[in-house]
Amino acid sequence: AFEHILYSVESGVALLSLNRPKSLNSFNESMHLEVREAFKLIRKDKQVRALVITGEGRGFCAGQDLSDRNVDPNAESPDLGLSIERFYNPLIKSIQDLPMPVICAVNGVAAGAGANIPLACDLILASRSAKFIQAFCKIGLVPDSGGTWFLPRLVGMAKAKELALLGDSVDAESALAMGLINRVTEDDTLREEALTLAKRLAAQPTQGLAYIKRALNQSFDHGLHAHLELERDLQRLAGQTKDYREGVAAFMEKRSPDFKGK
Ligand code: T3D
Repeated sequence: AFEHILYSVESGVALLSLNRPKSLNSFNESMHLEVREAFKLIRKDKQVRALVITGEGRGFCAGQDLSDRNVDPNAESPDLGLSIERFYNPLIKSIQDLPMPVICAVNGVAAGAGANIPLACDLILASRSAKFIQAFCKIGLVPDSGGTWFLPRLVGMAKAKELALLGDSVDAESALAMGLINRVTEDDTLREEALTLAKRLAAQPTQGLAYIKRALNQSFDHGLHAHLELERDLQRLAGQTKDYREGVAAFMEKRSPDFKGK
């Protein structure tokens, strides 16, 4: 059983909820390790075809637990690079590399790494009262967890610089308007809407969706020619799935498809 997260699976959807509400679900090492453990379960469990990440309490995640950092002037500087290498970078890679859709349901304030973890997910829903804060600049740090990579791609360089250099709070409606997130929901329906969307995705051709995710995630790293080759390779693989056959057969027979995710 987990202490710092909640984890459950229902109707093909895994729900991972950060559960340190007293410190707005900020990350300590134990929570990182539990999240890592949950990702292992997700990858092993053949039932799971979509993931929802959210948080307990009034916040989504306030980034690193700052009470774990000794900033006494006489103490040696902590090696934050090590923390990024051991914990935050692997988490971002796990989300991006998970071969199924990941929905982030941002249920309240999302600050520091907590504002960037959602950006690594495939779809972002936020409750009306959610806020996104690139809090790093306020304590002399650099946006991590992919923030300086995702932000310019999502909102353009001008906005990215404004968000990262000023660290102002962005409300959910503004985040939607600038293309940072996908949808805004009422506070009390966020989780339900995220789970409904995840169940819909979990009933789709999961392997096909994994290839779509891979193609889009790699698109910024390639020129057009290289990317056309990747699309060719992925289409070759997609054409070998059972769900592709089922999709075409169902279309021709004018019935609903029954996808197995393989
Ligand atoms: O160190 C490394 O490994 C490097 C990696 C860094 C990654 C990062 O994420 S760095 C950025 C760290 N995060 C922040 O700088 C955000 C700090 N938090 C805030 O600015 C504010 O708490 C919020 C804007 C997120 C929310 O403000 P508000 O007014 O709604 O709530 P609050 O009263 O500030 O917080 C509520 C409680 O949560 C409070 O505790 P208390 O007084 O009730 O006992 C507060 O101390 C605690 N809390 C909030 N954020 C953190 C935290 N405790 C520890 N670490 C936090 N990050």
